[in-house]
Amino acid sequence: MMLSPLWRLLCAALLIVACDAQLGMDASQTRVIGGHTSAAPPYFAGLHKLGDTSPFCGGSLISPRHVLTAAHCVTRTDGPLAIWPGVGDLHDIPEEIAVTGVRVHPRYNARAIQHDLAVLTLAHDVSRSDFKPIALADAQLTPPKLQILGFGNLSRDDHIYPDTLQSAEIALVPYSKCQSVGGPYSYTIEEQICAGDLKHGERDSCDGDSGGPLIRKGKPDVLFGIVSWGVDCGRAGQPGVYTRVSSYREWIEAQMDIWSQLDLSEKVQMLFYFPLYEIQASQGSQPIIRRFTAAYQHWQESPSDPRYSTVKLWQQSFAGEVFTLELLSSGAQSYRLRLHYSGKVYEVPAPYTELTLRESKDLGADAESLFEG
Ligand code: 4AZ
Repeated sequence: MMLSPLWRLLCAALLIVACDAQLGMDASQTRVIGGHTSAAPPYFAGLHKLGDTSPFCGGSLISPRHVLTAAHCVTRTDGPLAIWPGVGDLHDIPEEIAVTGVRVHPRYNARAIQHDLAVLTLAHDVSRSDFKPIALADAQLTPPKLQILGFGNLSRDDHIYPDTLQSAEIALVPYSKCQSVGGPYSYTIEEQICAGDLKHGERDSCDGDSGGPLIRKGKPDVLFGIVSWGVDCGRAGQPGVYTRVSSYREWIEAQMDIWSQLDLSEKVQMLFYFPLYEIQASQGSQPIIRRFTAAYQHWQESPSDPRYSTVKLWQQSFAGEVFTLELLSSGAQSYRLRLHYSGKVYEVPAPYTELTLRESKDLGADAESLFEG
């Protein structure tokens, strides 16, 4: 809530408590950054070091298994990480979930603080019954009114951290205006969003809020940004800078793909002797599989999907989980691999397959010897 000019004058002479009362807030809950205690949405994640009792960054659950946060939150911290899904009160923290995978955006620039985002994979799905991940904004268009959420510093001059999740409404600062602030702001790029209270600096994100969500409140809430940086906190003329989520949708979604979860693809590699390359085929117009790397002996014939003829089917179990790999043919020289795992079917994309079919004459003597046996 914005203070009127009259209230700003009065506040200079009155006790801060009275000003807080005008803002409808309790003095113990608010400071100059201007937030207020907020019910924690189920997608809010507190990022902390495994076993710690307070978060050092925020994040957003974008699937039951993935958290979107800032790259600088995970590149400057060592030791195992964990999240608290839907945490709103540090006296009543939910069960932590360990982070098992960290994917930092390949263009993350730590000096200019650009492309400041990372996708974290969790050890297991968030199982809360009311859990709903937040939707990623898909348009460049940013609404004028946004909201931030976090357990970050409440004070612009001190280090005061809340026990309850804070939220504040902030305004979009147009890109050109943000660049014209000068200093480091001249380096802001279109993949960033500037937001805050340019005139008065009354509401802003601060240290500890990094990685957390910048949202449009609604039904449902939509994730527009990730808290990234700013010059100080809560100062007039110095907005906060956020990573623009819509600019990275494709990359973010690719990180949630099962094949980019290293632990699984490693497991599959082990089971199926990946890389599965160099399939030798052809007999007239009828392609046939003659050799399939080291796994050749284990293939079985088994037709299934009507759109394809299943050329081969191979099943393995590992640590109680059953993996079934299918090699499908949809016509001459056209093959694809699918993995059946945990009740779901996944298309196996390149580069995990490296599946190439070759005429036998294309294979040199060296390659031939590779596939003997
Ligand atoms: C920080 O240090 C930080 N006022 C985050 C946001 C802002 C400033 C600093 C924006 O993590």
